[in-house]
Order: sequence, then structure tokens, then C-alpha cells
Amino acid sequence: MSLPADGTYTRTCPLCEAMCGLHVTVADGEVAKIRPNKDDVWSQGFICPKGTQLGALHHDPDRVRTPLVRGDDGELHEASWDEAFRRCAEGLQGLIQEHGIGSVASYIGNPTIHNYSLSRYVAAFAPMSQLPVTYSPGTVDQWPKNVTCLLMFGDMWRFPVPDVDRTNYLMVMGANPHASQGSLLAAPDLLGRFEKIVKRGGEVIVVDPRRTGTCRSASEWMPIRPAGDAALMLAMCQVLFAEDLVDLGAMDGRVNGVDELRAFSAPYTPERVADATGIAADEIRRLARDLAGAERAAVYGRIGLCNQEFGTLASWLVDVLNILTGNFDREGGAMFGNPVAWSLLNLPNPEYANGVEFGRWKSRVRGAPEILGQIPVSCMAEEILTPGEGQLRGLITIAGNPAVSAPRADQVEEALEALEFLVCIDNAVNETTRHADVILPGLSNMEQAHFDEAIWSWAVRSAVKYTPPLFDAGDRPEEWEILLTLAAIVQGADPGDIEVKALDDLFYGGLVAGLAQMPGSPIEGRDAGAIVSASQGVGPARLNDLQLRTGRLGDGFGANPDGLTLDKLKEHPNGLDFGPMVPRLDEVLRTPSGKVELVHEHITNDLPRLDAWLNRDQPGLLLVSRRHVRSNNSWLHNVPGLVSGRDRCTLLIHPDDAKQKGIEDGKPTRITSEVGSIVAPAEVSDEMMPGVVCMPHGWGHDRPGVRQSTARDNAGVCNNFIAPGDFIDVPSGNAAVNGIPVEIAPA
Ligand SMILES: Nc1nc2c(c(=O)[nH]1)N[C@H]1C(S)=C(S)[C@@H](COP(=O)(O)OP(=O)(O)OC[C@H]3O[C@@H](n4cnc5c(=O)[nH]c(N)nc54)[C@H](O)[C@@H]3O)O[C@H]1N2
Ligand SMILES: Nc1nc2c(c(=O)[nH]1)N[C@H]1C(S)=C(S)[C@@H](COP(=O)(O)OP(=O)(O)OC[C@H]3O[C@@H](n4cnc5c(=O)[nH]c(N)nc54)[C@H](O)[C@@H]3O)O[C@H]1N2
Ligand code: SF4
Ligand SMILES: [Mo]
Repeated sequence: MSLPADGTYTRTCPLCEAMCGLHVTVADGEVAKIRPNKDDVWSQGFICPKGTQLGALHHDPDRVRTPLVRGDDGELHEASWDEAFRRCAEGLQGLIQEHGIGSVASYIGNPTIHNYSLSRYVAAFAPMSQLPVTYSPGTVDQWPKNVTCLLMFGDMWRFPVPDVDRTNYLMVMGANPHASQGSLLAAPDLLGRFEKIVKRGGEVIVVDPRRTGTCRSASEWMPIRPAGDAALMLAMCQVLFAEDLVDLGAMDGRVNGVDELRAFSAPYTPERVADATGIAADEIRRLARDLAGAERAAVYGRIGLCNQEFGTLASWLVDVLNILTGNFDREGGAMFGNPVAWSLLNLPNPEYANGVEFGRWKSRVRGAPEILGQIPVSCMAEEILTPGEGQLRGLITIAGNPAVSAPRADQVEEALEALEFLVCIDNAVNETTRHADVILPGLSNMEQAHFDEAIWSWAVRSAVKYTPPLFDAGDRPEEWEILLTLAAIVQGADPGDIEVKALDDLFYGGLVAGLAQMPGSPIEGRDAGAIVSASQGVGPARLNDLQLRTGRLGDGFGANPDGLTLDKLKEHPNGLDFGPMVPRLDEVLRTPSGKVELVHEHITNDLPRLDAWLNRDQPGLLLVSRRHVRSNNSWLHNVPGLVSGRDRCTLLIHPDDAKQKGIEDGKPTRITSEVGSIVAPAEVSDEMMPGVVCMPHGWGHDRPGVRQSTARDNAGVCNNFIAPGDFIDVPSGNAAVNGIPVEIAPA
């Protein structure tokens, strides 16, 4: 293996949607420092503390570089790739022969979307392996938004994005870019962009039970009781209709359901929802009037609106408000991103060619309906632990850590231990992978290329950039090769006979042929054979080139000779920028009616549940989650530079609540939900609204067998041990990990 020469290299950070440009300086074959790349056309010198630590991640002595296989002694030992794949074949094929293919499932984790190989090749793994069930943290994340975008616009992965650079009024609901750096909203230095809104005389209102760091860059904090958002926004709709403030603007004639919406929202007067939301009626009226009155406005909602009890209603109402106030698909409002390379996620889904259907099958144990092809991840443990026909016995995790990230993580632990066979494609021996029979490590980010597959679809500007690999990975396989090999193994192949290149040709050829025949695809009607033979490279690079060349600025394989190709893009290490978002609803819309569907019964059928919530006695304390800029879900706590300083895994509690419960700052505190209890140090702070307490997720690393020394020393506790698995947003099946009723006491 050759080491990179000393020098400074241009890269893109893969950790979050900000996609920051970096300058990585290498000395003596090691990353010596990482600085922001001021010339990056997209991030222009912005960076956060995580980006500077990618070298530590690459050089992490605990990072798994060689496959690990469980030996007769019960321990994980290094093994050759041949041996590891042979063990996968024995384990998986044995289960499938005896119990059928339904006895094995996959779990596809969050880093997948940020990884050059995985983001493009999970699309190959699913059809080629034919595993019937896929779990993902999507159902603890954005599933409600996927449901509403599919029903309203006809594409579950096409999210309206607030045009933060040109708006004058922004409502930020259930999002904390101070920590997350933006989500389903790609824009580096989002807080700087918020500050500019305020500076140009506009307003940024943060609606959140916690006065987050984002509030410092905003003009106003509007505290809200957890799960109150749907009621708040329905009341805002009621005001808009009652005061004749509805003005569709450019959406006039392009929307179905305005009258139905008027009727649905009529009962939700501000007075009716004030107590439950914790927001006074006149404040709700003010919000509605200001939103309608602003010259350019946008409402933006994120995970606090999704992984809560009314995730679908809330996610829906965000776009409803943008539409009713004439702020949809226009500058300064909510718009669709305009990617230069198309994403596999945005291809038309043939399953919904004749309309969207939910509940086409149900989970075995709980009877949970399939929603968008998945059942809630909170079903996974019970499917493993409940004996009987159809029991789940084998699992393949791909870049995921459900033993920390999923609700009832304690039960997930038990279930992973009970599995007959567990394969993990992962670079760490952590809470999940410590249960594995085989761990197949991917390359580090610096050993592979980078070009975000999907995130540009919800970016505030139309930009594009490519990063080549920096470190040589030797003859270790890339993750797309691992995925194709595993898919073939699941299908019964002998590992010795698997030819990855042939499988890749099969996948690529099939994809291109399918797209050429697919109405509305980027290459509809083109000669598939000609495109395949003119394509270059293998694996994700070939696909990446296709996505770029057949994208809106691509060379179209000859149709537009001056257009972009991956090779041409490589000549621009700082990327290319093609300007801000543009109105493009007509290109994006894929509903059967050809109009935006403002109202859909799958969504509005959930209103009685909201009514029951409005009528019920509000319980005592409610637990919500938070993120921190120096964490990334569960997997950056092994980087010393990111866990130094004071303990971040604390229970935030308002001084009044602390006093009432006898809780002292810094003291161990017991937090108990209906399913369990954990202990964490209290952090008394008036940044919480009274009645709401807050814990970060992603912690709890001191479990036997975890081989992450720094994370073990900074273990924290796992808040998902007390997140009930059956507390969900019904229309999407998404977990509600915010708004959990809890009791608090000194420990
Ligand atoms: N540094 C860092 N960045 C990340 C991540 C990370 O772990 N660390 N994770 C990445 C991932 S996977 C995601 S999905 C994104 C998420 O990105 P964001 O959506 O910005 O997520 P959070 O920072 O958790 O902010 C959610 C906010 O919702 C609030 N909230 C909770 N319940 C409610 C409620 O009922 N109503 C309202 N209005 N607000 C509520 C919380 O108090 C919190 O401030 O971040 C990504 N970026
Ligand atoms: N209580 C609560 N729970 C939550 C949330 C919350 O807000 N509150 N947020 C939810 C959200 S939004 C999400 S996205 C999920 C995250 O849920 P998961 O995706 O299950 O968890 P991560 O912590 O992101 O785990 C990532 C795993 O991928 C591995 N990994 C990292 N990079 C790579 C790579 O390049 N290749 C491979 N093969 N492996 C890699 C890491 O070692 C780790 O094991 O958590 C959810 N859980
Ligand atoms: S904000 Fe931080 S983690 Fe996100 S891409 Fe930029 S440097 Fe990386
Ligand atoms: Mo997420």
C-alpha cells in the first residue's frame, strides 16, 4: 500500500448534510491537520469541529480494518476476506435453507446516505438479495415527511426546502441547526444564513421546547409543548381561512383540496389548542398573520416534528402553511432543490404507478402495517424474540447501530444476542456489532471517493463536487463489492464462485435498461445498450458518472457534448456552483392528478387521534431528545478531540421542575418511563421550558465487548432504553422518541 505524498488535499466532509469543503494536510503519511477550504464554491470556508477530526477517525486504532469472525471461544478474531465470506455463506444459507428467506432481514443505518459506495449500492443489494424485509432508522427519523411528500407531491424523497438565502420570515420548528448543521436542508453555515435574515430586517422564529443554540441566531424563541406542533399549525390554518389571509399566489390552480382543508382546520381555533400547545391564542394569531403578511416566508420543520406523536400531521402542515400563504415553489419560500446529478431515490417508484397503497403487508407479531415498504424499526426486536413461523433469525446490518439508536434499545440488545446469525458491515466493534458472527469492515472515508448521492436534492444551491480517495486501501474490497457479494450469498452462491464485476454489470445494465423504458426517468427513450457501452469505470464511479452525464447539465452521452461528465468535474476540485434554487414544481410533481394534493385521507384520518390528545389530561414531565455539534448519532464518541470537556450526556431540566422534584445540578438523577429507567447527571437550566426534560441520544458505550476505548471512557447512558417501542406516529409508523412521559427523582 502506498501512502499519499506530503501535501494539502481538497476533500468534502462526509459527516453531515453541510458537505463542507476541507483542506487536508498530509505529512509523513498521516493526516497532520484539517482546515476549511475557503475556495470551496459551496461551503466557502465554513467548517464545524467534527470536520477537523476526520484524520483521527481515519487513524483511529480501534477502527476495524480486517474482517472479524466469531471463533469457537466465543470471541471475535481477525480473518481473511475469503474466510469471512465463507462464514457468511454458512450462516445465512443455513438459515435460509431451513427457514426460508424471510428468516433473514437487513437493517440499513444512517451513514449509508453519506457513503460513496453504500448510498448507491443499497439500491442493488435489496433487489439482488431479495430479502423481503428492510429495517432502517428512517422510521425513527423522517418517515412522516416521506409519507407526506409522497402523498402531496408524488415523490417520497422530494422535500421542499426553505429558501433561507432569500426569505424574510422563517419559522424553524423542531430543528436545531446549531447542533445538526441542517437536516433535509443542505446549507453550510445555516446559522450564519439565519443571522443574515435577521440582519436584513427579517424574522427567524424558533418553535422548540428548548431554547437551543439556534435561538441565538434567531429573532425569537417560541416554546411549545412536545407534540403540540400539529395543533398549532392547524390553528394557524384556521386563522388564515377565518381572516381571509389565504393567498395561493403562483400555486393558484395547481392545488387540490383547499376547501376540504378549510373544513378540516375550522374546529382548531387558537383558543382550543392554546393550553395543550402552551402557546397563547393571541400568539398563534400573530404567527399566522405575520406568516401571511411577510413578503417572502417559509416554514421549516425537522426531526422534532417527525419523531414525535403527530409526526405525519405536523410534517404535512409545514407544507400546507407554505402553500396557503403563497410561499410555495417561489423564491424566498419553500422550493425544491435542483441537483446537477439525479439521485436513485428520486426515480419514479413503479410500485405506486397505480396510486399509493399502505398496509400491503403487516408485521408478524404486532400486525404493524407496512408504510412505504417498511415496518417500524421498533418491531425488529419482537420479530427476533417471538418464536413461531416466520421468526426473524438472521440479520445483516449495514452502517447502523440499533442497539443504541432504536427505541427499546434494551430489547434490541437482547434480540441481537438471541439471533442465530448476525453480519455487520461496519468499521467498529460497538454496541450492535459486538453481537456479530461476522464483521465486514468498509473503507474509511479517506480511502474512498466522495460525491453525495441524494443530499443535493434538498440543497439550497445547485452545486456539485467530487472528492477522489486520499489513502490507498490496498486490496481491501469497497463496500459496494461487499454488498454485491453478500447479496449473491443470500441468493445461495458459493463465495468462491462470485464474480463481483459480472454482478455489477448485471445491476448497471439492468438499471440503465429499466430507466430507458421508465416514463419520466432521466434517460427515458434513450438507447440503453449505447449508454452502457459508452459508460466508464465500475461500481459507484460508473453510476455517479451516469447520474451526472444524464443529469440536467450532463453531456447526455453525446447529446450535449459540452456538458458535464465525472472526468470534467474532477478538473474542479473546489466544485461548481450553478446558482440558487428555481421554481420547478412542474418538473418535480408526480401525483396522478398532476396537482399538489393538499389533503389526503391517510393523513386527515389521523385527526381524531389529535383530538383525543387535545382533550386528554396532559401528563407531568415529557422527555425530548437533543443533538450536539461534536457528536454524530452514536458513532463519534471514540474520537478524543470530540468527547473532551465536560459530560454532555446530561438530563436538562428547568430550575422550577428541579426544585419541585428535589433535583440538584450535577447530581445523578433517575429518569423513569413506562418501560424502564436510567440514571444521568442533571443539568439544571432555564433553556428548557418547564415541564420538559431533555437527553441526547447515541450514548451508553460501557457494554461488555465494545472495542472503543475512548467511547468506553466517555460512555454516557442510552436514552433509548426508556423509549417505548409502541409509542409511534400512526400514519407513518415512525417512532415517537420525543414527548415521552417520564418521572424524575434523585438517584
Ligand atoms: N452534530 C450532529 N449533527 C447531526 C446529527 C448528530 O447526531 N449530531 N445527526 C444527523 C441526523 S441523523 C439528523 S436526522 C439531523 C437532525 O437534525 P435536527 O432536526 O436539526 O435535529 P436536532 O438537533 O435533534 O433538533 C431537534 C429539535 O427538536 C426539538 N423538539 C423535540 N420535540 C419537539 C416537539 O415536539 N416539537 C418541536 N417543535 N420541537 C421539538 C428538540 O428540542 C431539538 O431542539 O441531524 C444530523 N446532523
Ligand atoms: N432517542 C432518539 N433516538 C434516535 C434519534 C433521536 O433524535 N432521539 N435520532 C434517530 C435518527 S435521526 C437516526 S438517523 C438514527 C441513527 O441510527 P443508526 O444509523 O442505527 O445509528 P448510527 O449511530 O448512525 O450508527 C452508525 C453506524 O455506522 C457505522 N459507520 C459509520 N460510518 C460508516 C461507513 O462509512 N461504513 C460502514 N459500513 N459503517 C459506518 C458506525 O460504526 C455505527 O455502527 O438514530 C435515531 N435514534
Ligand atoms: S458541518 Fe461539520 S460535520 Fe457537517 S459537513 Fe461541515 S465539517 Fe462536516
Ligand atoms: Mo437521522
